[in-house]
Amino acid sequence: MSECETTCGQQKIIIDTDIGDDIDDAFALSMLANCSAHILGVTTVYKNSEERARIAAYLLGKWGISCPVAAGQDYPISEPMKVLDFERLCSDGRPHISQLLPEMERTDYSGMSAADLILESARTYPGQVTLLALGPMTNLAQACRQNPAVFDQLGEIVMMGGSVMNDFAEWNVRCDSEAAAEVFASNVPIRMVGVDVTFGCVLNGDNLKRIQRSPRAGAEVLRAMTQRYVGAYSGKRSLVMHDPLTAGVLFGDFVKFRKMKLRVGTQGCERGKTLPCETGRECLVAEGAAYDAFLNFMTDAIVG
Ligand SMILES: [Ca+2]
Repeated sequence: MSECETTCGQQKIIIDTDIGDDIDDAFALSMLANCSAHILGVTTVYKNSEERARIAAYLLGKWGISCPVAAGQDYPISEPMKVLDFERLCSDGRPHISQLLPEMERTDYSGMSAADLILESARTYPGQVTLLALGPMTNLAQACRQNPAVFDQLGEIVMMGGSVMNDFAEWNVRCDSEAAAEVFASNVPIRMVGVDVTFGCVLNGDNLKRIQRSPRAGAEVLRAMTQRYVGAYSGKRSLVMHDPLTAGVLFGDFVKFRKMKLRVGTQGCERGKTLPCETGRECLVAEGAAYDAFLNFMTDAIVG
């Protein structure tokens, strides 16, 4: 069967991810690899996008998915990279990515730039591409700067990030507030799944056991990455599925949205916050989620 015959009618998506720190990006990719979606490409972002691209390409390969994986921007648009105390540094000063397992180190990825991959997809399928933004939005802003008219041909941005129910600067927006502000200034419709909603989506119990017992090759990699993540935090961090829940909105009514006008704060104590504002841009903002139904869906997809 040709690629078109197998993918026509499926949602066309690009996944922009900071896979390799928190574990939820790896769960999102694993779920998406097993959903009815045409993955046009994966772009990686933040700190060491090459190592993240190797992780993504390796994991997708184990799930039997072949698509371009492009390394994108390492540095935020205007603020310095935040290097954390425990991070090991490369000779060029960028951190290594903690979930790069030895077997992933030589995995190839596309030589294309992340911005070009995003723009080429928007140009090829105008109005039809969903960009799933699962990390800081630097690659999106780069693509928007490179060609705003083509960027606006994206069908939708579904982003994990922001927060509206409390006064909090969520990580993805905080790490590159200028980039988020530029994306909010584009004309692409945005659905925002904020941390105030995703924080309640915790993988545990029977669903976690089912994934841990799965003999599938992709599940085995996911397990090894999860072990490293849990070990790095001495087992003190829950497996919060921020990114999978965000990706899940493409496959069911797991998340309830309402219209809101928002702006992204870039100055002083507003920096990194998504702030309700009458003159802001209209978004659909998550206000609640059916966590159990979603976690069952995700587990079924991964376990197969
Ligand atoms: Ca992420």
